[in-house]
Amino acid sequence: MQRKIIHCDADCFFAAIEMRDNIALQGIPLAVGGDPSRRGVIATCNYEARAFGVRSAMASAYAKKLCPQLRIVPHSMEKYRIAAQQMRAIFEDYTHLVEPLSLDEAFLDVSSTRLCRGSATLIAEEIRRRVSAEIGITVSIGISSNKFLAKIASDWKKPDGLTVIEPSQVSAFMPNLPVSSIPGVGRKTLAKLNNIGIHYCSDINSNKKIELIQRFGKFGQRLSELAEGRDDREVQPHRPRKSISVEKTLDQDIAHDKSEPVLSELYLRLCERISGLSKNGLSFTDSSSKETPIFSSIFLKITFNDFSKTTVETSDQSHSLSAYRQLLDVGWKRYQKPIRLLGVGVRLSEAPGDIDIMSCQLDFFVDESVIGSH
Ligand code: TTP
Ligand code: MG
Repeated sequence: MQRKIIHCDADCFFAAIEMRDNIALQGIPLAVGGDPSRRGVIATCNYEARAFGVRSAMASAYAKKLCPQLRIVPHSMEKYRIAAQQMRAIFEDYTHLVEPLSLDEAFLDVSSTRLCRGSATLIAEEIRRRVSAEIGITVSIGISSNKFLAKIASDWKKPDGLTVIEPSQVSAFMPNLPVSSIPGVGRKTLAKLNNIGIHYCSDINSNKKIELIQRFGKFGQRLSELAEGRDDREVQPHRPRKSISVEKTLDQDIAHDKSEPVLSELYLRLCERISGLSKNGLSFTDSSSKETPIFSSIFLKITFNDFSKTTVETSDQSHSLSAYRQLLDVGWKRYQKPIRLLGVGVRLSEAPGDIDIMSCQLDFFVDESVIGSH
């Protein structure tokens, strides 16, 4: 049976909420983010600001250089959370197969929905009208026969767009798509693909498929499938959380031997987040030992003063401050420069309780994984 998958993504979500609530912020370049003088970072910006080249995750000070009249406001997370819940409630009116990807993004499988005469396009139009009327922001929607194509489609006419990719259009549409549009292809993977002559999906011919599988294994196989628009993944209503992490951009770059207080602070914040989430019903403990959290690994990331980044991960699950300290030493040795940002986190095992803690040994990864999910 042909599936009907919708991908819904709010337009400049945090900024849209701020504009909704303050008319003075409408029609001017606006960003939500941290203070430029305190080395803040842009979380997102409206489309007026994007015209100047301002982007998410950019240093606020740099964003101000690109667009001196940029207005930067602090985030109000509680409001975003409420809007995200309202959007979720609207989606649930059409199907229970809703898979949230982030606060403002979700997949819906409406294959079996009878509402709106079973038309995914009518459902999408209704969702767009309701989000605008009930929440006061716009969303862009993509519709297709699988998750990958639906997500590509939602990006097509952003902001405030609706795009359908029909099965009959896929073979004409996919070849011209740059491989950088494929989820999981980040900067490093893209460089590797470009190196072997792959820029567009059409470059992945049968010879290249073999090369991809040899070089990237399972991920290479998956890339070949996605490049042809094939994706069998189901919409999963309860997507398991993969990791919990906290990070901090420091007010000033610090030397490695001055990093202990920051590391301790981050470690405490991480412990608080884990215990906060477990109070909300997430279980992190092994059934045989109520005290032992079940993490598949712990990791630490560093951004250095020249913006080079590294992540160190170990399958040792002791999740102690000293374990993070060891990771920090390993990561720092790779570049040996002053530190700009530090982050610590745990990855959750897929099936809590299944892992054999005793058999896990210390296992440092070489560098930031190109295809790992963060
Ligand atoms: P996105 O959906 O990636 O971005 P967006 O909704 O702001 O813009 P678009 O119109 O392109 O969809 O992320 C949703 C929210 O998540 C965004 O409003 C702010 C937050 N966010 C960050 O805090 N940091 C980031 O680096 C990114 C990408 C998003
Ligand atoms: Mg969005």
